[in-house]
Amino acid sequence: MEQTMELTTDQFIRDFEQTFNEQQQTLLQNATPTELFLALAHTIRQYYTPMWLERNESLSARQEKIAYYFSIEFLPGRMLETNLLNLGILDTVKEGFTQLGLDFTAVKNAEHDMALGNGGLGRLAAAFMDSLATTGYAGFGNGLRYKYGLFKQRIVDGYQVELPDAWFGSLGNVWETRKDHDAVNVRFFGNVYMADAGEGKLKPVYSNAQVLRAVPYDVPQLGYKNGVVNNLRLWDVEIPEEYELNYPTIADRRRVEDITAVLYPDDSTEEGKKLRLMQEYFMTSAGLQTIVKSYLKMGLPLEKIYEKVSVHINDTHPAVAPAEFMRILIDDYGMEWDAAWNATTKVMSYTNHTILSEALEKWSTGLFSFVLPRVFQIIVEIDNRYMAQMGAQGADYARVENTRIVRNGQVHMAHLAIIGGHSVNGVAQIHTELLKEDTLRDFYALTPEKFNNKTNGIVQRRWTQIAAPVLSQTIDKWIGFEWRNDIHALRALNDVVDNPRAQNDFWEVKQLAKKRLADYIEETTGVHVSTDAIFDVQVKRLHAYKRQLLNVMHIIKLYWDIKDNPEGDFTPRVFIFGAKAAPGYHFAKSIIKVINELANLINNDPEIGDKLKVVFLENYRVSLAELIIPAANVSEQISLASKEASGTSNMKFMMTGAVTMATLDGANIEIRDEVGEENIVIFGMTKDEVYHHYETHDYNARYLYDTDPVLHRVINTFVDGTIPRCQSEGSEIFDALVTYNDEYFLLEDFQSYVAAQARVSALYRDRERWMHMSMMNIANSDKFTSDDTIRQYAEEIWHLSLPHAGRHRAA
Ligand code: T68
Repeated sequence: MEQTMELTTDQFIRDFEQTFNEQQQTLLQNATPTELFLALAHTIRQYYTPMWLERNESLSARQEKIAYYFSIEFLPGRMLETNLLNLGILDTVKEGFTQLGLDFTAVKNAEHDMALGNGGLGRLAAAFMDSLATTGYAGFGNGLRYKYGLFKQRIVDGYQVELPDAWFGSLGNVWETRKDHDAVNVRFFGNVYMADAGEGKLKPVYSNAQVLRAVPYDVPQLGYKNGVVNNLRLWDVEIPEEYELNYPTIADRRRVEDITAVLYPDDSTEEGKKLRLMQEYFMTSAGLQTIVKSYLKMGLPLEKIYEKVSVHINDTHPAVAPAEFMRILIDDYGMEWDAAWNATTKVMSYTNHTILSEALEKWSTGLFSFVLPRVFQIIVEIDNRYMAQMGAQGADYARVENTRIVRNGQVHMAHLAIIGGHSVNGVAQIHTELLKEDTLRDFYALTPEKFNNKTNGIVQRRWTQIAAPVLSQTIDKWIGFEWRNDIHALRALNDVVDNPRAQNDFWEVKQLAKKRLADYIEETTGVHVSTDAIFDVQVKRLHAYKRQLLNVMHIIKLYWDIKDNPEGDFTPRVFIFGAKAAPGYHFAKSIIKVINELANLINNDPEIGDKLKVVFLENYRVSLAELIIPAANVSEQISLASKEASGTSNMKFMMTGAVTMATLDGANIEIRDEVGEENIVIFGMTKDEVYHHYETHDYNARYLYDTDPVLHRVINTFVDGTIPRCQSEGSEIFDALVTYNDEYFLLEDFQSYVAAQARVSALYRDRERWMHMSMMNIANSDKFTSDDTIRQYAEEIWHLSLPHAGRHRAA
């Protein structure tokens, strides 16, 4: 049921002016965008605060089951517009600003992205928060309040330079509320031994443990026009007053503050690894402790906690959860092992986000038992009982051995998450299949009932109504407003994909978005790009498996085509990149350097002119994605088949009318199924072909390099001086592709990619055909709403019921 705030423009203006006057002793007209932003955010807080209180009261009064989404990353980006949209007052506020003579866009741009995440995984967690509130489910987030989010990327001389992202700076995070009364203590290090607790029971006694205080900051999550406010709880670390004497110097305090200082500490050193493990345990322990406390307030028996609580483990980072939950139930509340284990496995569930087994976290038993001695004891016990139980069931010994938690001196976190829970899911169909048949095959053989798929989704509201307002109005014009509340109504667009007037409208919408991006490109890079060209975009983290380099190789091929035949008929293209490389990922950084130098070469060659441009936009982040994605004609989703678990930007591009250039990987496959073979451009090996190479070891990159003259020339371009100022990076790339046999099979996919790109050029020239494709993508993108994804999690994994979504206010 739709429920929006009732707010007239006049009322808003009065509220806003009052808040502004209380906060800033100046005239509205003299205020900076930041001052206006702060006043506006505080006005909005006043609007949602009563809803938030009411939501909490009604959830506890009704004793609703709550799911807690534990994630070491949340990447919401900016919150202002989403909050306004979800309250149903975005237009009212914009109108109010116009009447006040203020620039709304400048104010919205004054908000710093909340970037407590690296990429897809963190963004998905944030999307789920929005969708939980929007669908009305009681689903709360649990994470860390990092002082520094993902680094700010600057490009200097073509190189990536990382700067700290002090995102809440001196202004604080306007959306959060500190909840001192929910603070808890978390223990690290020291020695633990078991002492007699009477009645034949043992209790752990700690000596020399470090006790830290976890203080929660709550960030409200507003549902779309339904009056629901859920909670994202982010933990910060403090030194408990009674232990202050233990930290006499500033350096001592710093080491503690480090726990919530940065999103992803450098974990190439032992110190870094220790810090990362401490982060993971800190948020997990603090979250679980408060969950148990608030459950017990209902006066229900602890053994039945699974009836009211679900805990979701987002990737392995919070995977210590089952062991920590056991510790709390047994040590803190005196529960027996079997009852505690029964409750734990019913409470816990886990999502895997990658098949790369090197990315599944493992800790050395030495480090783990040093940092978390008591939890380690519990893990060993879980592991022993698992072995005994599987043995008793007559399970295959090799399988059990492969799946145990403590093995070869390492603690396998994914194994703990799987054994300690009742559900394991992948994030797209192909990914879940790969987990079953490869990465986690022994678990699948032992407990197939735990496995299920939940294809990722996106918050359609952010990518249409907020990022693409003109597109949204054009959709309204052709099919009415219903799609804004029910994305499945978007399918009505299927009826107009061949209507010439509709095609024309959607063409103009894209041109406007391209113009907006072209202006930004000119402003930030000085490069002029023509909106007549195809805007071909690859934006995502820089990683070898995502194959930005394949895109680069195609660009080099086009460069030589034009140089060889300057008068030739050529469909102009602008290639746009955005990508951050992990600070310690040398090869990825070399690719960034080469892209930038190639861009310099091409963009300054008068013979090339507008036929070809290459742009690298620095500091790719959610707010920049909102500018870039709606302006794309072509969406590059070219990972090696089997490697990209799902991808989510692919869905955003689709929904805003880009045509996908795709390998059969991740959710690309499901996009093809929705849009139809003719409306997507597929190329490259299938996952089975890739696996065939792995099995037969028959891949020979040098042979391809030696025998294919086009490839030969393209690859030589990295090392023959054509691209200036990147000799060492160029030879690094050459070696990866030829000397070290091309781990991600770029050479094998090259010809098929080039052919597919030629197809795109031809299709784009046929505007009717192109607009049919583009509109088919928008019209059939509804499957990828995270609202539906979260409904599946809620029903199939967490077993939540819908607490009268949105109606509790009226009740
Ligand atoms: C991504 N994973 C997947 N990981 O790569 C992507 N990893 O295919 C998928 O769509 C997305 O998850 C959502 O399911 C990541 O983003 C990380 O960011 C990450 C962070 C820390 C450690 C390991």
